[in-house]
Amino acid sequence: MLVSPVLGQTYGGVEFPSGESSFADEIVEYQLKGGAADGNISKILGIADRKSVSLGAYGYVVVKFTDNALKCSGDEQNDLVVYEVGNSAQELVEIFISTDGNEWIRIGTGGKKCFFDIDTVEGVDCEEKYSYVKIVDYTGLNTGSSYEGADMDAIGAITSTNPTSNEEKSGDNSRIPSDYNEVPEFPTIAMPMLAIMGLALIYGKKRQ
Ligand SMILES: [Ca+2]
Ligand SMILES: [Ca+2]
Ligand SMILES: [Ca+2]
Repeated sequence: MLVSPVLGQTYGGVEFPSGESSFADEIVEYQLKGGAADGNISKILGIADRKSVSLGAYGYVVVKFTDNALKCSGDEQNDLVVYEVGNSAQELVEIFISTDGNEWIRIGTGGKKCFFDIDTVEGVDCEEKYSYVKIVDYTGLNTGSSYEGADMDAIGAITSTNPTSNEEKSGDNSRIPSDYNEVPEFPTIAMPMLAIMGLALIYGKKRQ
C-alpha cells in the first residue's frame, strides 16, 4: 500500500505526510546518566507531546521505527526531525541513523527542534530504509539535576515509508523465504526481486 497523503498531520508545528506512524516506536537500548538516571525513557516514543526524558551528560538512546521507516526524500526537503524541549540552547544532541542498528551514519548535531535532510549526508544510501536512530547527549553538561542533559520529546521521520520487509542482518540475501508474500511497493524493490526470482527459476530448471 502506498502512503496516502490524506493521513498527513501536523505535530509540534511540523507536517508529517504519513501521520502518527512517522514517529519512533520502540526503545532498543539506552543509558540515562547522572541526575537523569531515573527518567522514563518511553517519553521519547510516539508523537511530539512536550513530555520529555532527559538523557543526562553523555546519556544516549537507540530507538526503532517498526510500523514505518526513514528514507531519503530524493530532494532537499527535511527527512527527520528530533524534538528536544529543554530550556537551555546549549544542550545539543548528536544524531546517527542505521539500517540494522549496528552500523551507524552520523547525520549531525542539533538542539531544540532540529531538522535533517539525509539525502546529502555522506554514507547515506538512498536505496535503503533506515529503521534505527541513535541520539547521544553531545554537550555533556553535568548538573546533577533530574533535567540533566538534553531533554528528548520525540523523533519523527518526515519522509516515512513502509517498514523494511526483510530483517536480514548478515547479508544472506541469496534465498527468498518460502513465506514471502508481500507485494513490493516500489520499482526499486520490485526490480531486484524480479531479478532474483528469475535467477531462482533458471537455477531451478537447470537442476531438473
Ligand atoms: Ca512509527
Ligand atoms: Ca531530503
Ligand atoms: Ca514525548
